[in-house]
Amino acid sequence: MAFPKNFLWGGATAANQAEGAWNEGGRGPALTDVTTGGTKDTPRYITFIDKDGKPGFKKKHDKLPEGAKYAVLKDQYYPNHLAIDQYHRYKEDIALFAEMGFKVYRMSISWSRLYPKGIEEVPNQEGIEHYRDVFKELRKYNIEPLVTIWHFDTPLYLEEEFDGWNNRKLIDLYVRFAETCFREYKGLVKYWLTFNEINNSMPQPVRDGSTPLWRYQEGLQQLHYQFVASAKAVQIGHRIDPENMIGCMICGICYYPATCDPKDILWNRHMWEEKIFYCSDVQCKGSYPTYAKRMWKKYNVNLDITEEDLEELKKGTVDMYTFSYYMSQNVTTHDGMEKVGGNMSSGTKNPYLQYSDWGWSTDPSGLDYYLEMIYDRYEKPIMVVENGLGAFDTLEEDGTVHDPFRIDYFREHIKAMDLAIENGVDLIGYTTWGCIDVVSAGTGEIRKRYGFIYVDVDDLGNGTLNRYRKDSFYWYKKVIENNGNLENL
Ligand code: BGP
Repeated sequence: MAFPKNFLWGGATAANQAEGAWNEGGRGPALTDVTTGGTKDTPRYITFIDKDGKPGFKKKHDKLPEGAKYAVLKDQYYPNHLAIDQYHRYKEDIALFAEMGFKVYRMSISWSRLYPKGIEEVPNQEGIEHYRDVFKELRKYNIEPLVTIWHFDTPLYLEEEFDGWNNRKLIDLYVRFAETCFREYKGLVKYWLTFNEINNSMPQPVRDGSTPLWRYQEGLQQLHYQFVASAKAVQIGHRIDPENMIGCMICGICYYPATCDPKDILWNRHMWEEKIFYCSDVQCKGSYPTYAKRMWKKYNVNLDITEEDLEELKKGTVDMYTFSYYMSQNVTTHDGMEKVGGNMSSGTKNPYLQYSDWGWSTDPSGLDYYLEMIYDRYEKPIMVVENGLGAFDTLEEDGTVHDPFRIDYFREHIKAMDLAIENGVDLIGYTTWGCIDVVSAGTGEIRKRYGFIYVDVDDLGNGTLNRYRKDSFYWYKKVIENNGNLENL
């Protein structure tokens, strides 16, 4: 058993998926608050009122029509408004995390709770105090907070009036928000992540031209502004408290070539470069990699990058690499293979793997592969900050929830981490995703459950919101007690 003595075991959530209280405590709306629920097969829609006052729906990547304003429509349900109401129930949730023996809890700060529109000079004091209380509560149980500064929730005002991250001005607005976090929570928080799954802004590379080129132009430009914002935040974070450990956060997919056709091998390498390494090479090494030029040419992009930006990138490299890991994906240049979806990604079906009810593959070996590959590239401490199985759960009449499939999933992934550590990877922590059930980011469902803790609420917000311990709760408690030794577990 290779886990170091001070290994950070815990779980993860995000503000917009857990807190609820979307219009309380002085909070302003975020894009997630005008996003409806969907399912595996139906998308979530973003709602608006068009210039003639008619309600409208758009998909995530569609443009907001000219003259339209984002709006909450009366006859629609918005799952993030209530989520699991953690804003009011955080003490109960933290007590349950403590009961499992958590050493760390990953959560995010809602930008619009601190800066309701994103443009204010002075933050909303009620928001500041809320998170201070949460961090103090965690500290009471010796749980280390791990804080994501941006987790998919740019204030809606900035989306509407500034066109979100397409606008360079977002850099300074984000930096102000990040600086407030570092200053206010100095001494309470040491571990920070600047942007959740930053690489999701990079559209999936396709061979058939089905993704319009403007999306690469926008995606890569947004990424550049986020890299600069992250680099500036890292420098400020270090200045405010040299103890701060600040990380990047990558949506980690382990890509495999579907065949041994050399074209597939090369396509697979490009997939790693474009989807996985592009962001972390900049954030860990401080400059754009060689293959960036190939990508910019291929996608015909013309980026606003200044000399000062490049200086900032150099000075603001991160202290650690963190990532989410759910699955691997097969990629190919061949047509006709069965297609599959996944966490912000797609590929072809891998006959050697099992797939979840939402069509995500389960591949623990891919986690070891990924960890060893990444450590070798950056040689920085690593944390797996999301991992888990989204599945249906049944609350029994006696308040129990039997989820052996989830335990099996975690057991195999913990074994993979054990192996990676044994092989030399400096893995310092593990926070499972949705340690308490939360609203799914992809589908907006709550029935896609990841938690050790069941929350009694359905996709339309019906339920008591009471919390129940699943079988996996007791199992993970033992894993932490044994520091990852899985003998007899
Ligand atoms: C990641 C996000 C999380 C989370 C998770 C599971 O992409 O960082 O916010 O939700 O994936 O995805 P989903 O909720 O779509 O099942």
